[in-house]
Amino acid sequence: MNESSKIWMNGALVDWKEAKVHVLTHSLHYATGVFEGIRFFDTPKGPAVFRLVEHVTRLFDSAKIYLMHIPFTPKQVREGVIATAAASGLSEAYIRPLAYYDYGVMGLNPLPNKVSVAIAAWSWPSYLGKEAESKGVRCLVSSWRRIHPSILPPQAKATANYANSALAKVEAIKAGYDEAIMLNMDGLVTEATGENVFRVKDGVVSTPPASTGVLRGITRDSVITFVKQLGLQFRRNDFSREELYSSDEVFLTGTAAGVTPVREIDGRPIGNGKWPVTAKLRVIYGEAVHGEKPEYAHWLTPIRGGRTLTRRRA
Ligand code: PPE
Repeated sequence: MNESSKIWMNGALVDWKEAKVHVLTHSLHYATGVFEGIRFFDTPKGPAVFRLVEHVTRLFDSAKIYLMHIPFTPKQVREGVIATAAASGLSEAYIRPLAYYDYGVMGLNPLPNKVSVAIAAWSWPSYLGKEAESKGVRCLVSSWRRIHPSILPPQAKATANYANSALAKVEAIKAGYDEAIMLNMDGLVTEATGENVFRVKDGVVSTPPASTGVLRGITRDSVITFVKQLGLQFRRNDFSREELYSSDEVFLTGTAAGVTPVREIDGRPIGNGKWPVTAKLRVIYGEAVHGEKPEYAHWLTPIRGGRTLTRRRA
């Protein structure tokens, strides 16, 4: 990975190499952590974090679902994100806040343990491979079903969900694909291992509703806004595997992946290889995150003037 210089741990910036946990850290054993993926981008006014408030709100919502008490306020975490971004010295990077049950008491009940928060920032320009953005990715429909909300809540961005994602991802990679798309227990399309899924058919853009068991992606929300701005028809509706195959366009959205076209699913080429709607949405997304769209300026938080909490590391 592309190391940067500092990591925010419980209120203080520590050296990257010093940001360590004990091997008996509770969340390492039982996947009881919640996290976020955020990006900051270069803009004409300097580096700025995209949709910071929404990401930090989702982190606290994820924690609430798990009855996890984060010992910082959302404002402190937002300031931590800004301080970490500023300390990285980078103009664009990925930011990973993580709240986890720390070292203390083993066993299935996480609650006796202290909750720690870490925030790291590093350069992560090509999440799905260097050619993904221009050429599109090849996806496999996974034999692993997406976690059902009665098993693990997909709305919580919890580390546990990613065991399911990792199984599907490894299956896809071993089969020679770039990414996996998962169905739910009813056979409906849900999401990819770390991205939401959209399809375009006969000019209508659609994405599965949250009720299918998908994470309510913040990039998904941004893209829905762009679709409406373009005057395109949009529906939040269920679709099946075969409808995915017969789409004119399919694309993935996520903080790490951005807006990435899908060129093939299970050996079937998607559309005619042109994907004009995806291309337009990619342009608008690129402009919005880079501060080139005044109507979306409120989604950007400048990182200049980032300050660290005065609290000492616990
Ligand atoms: N679904 C899943 C399962 C998911 O993990 C993500 C983000 C999304 C949808 C899109 O959400 P949003 O980023 O708010 O648009 N995946 C994060 C983790 C990636 C990773 O490999 O780690 C991300 O993109 O940051």
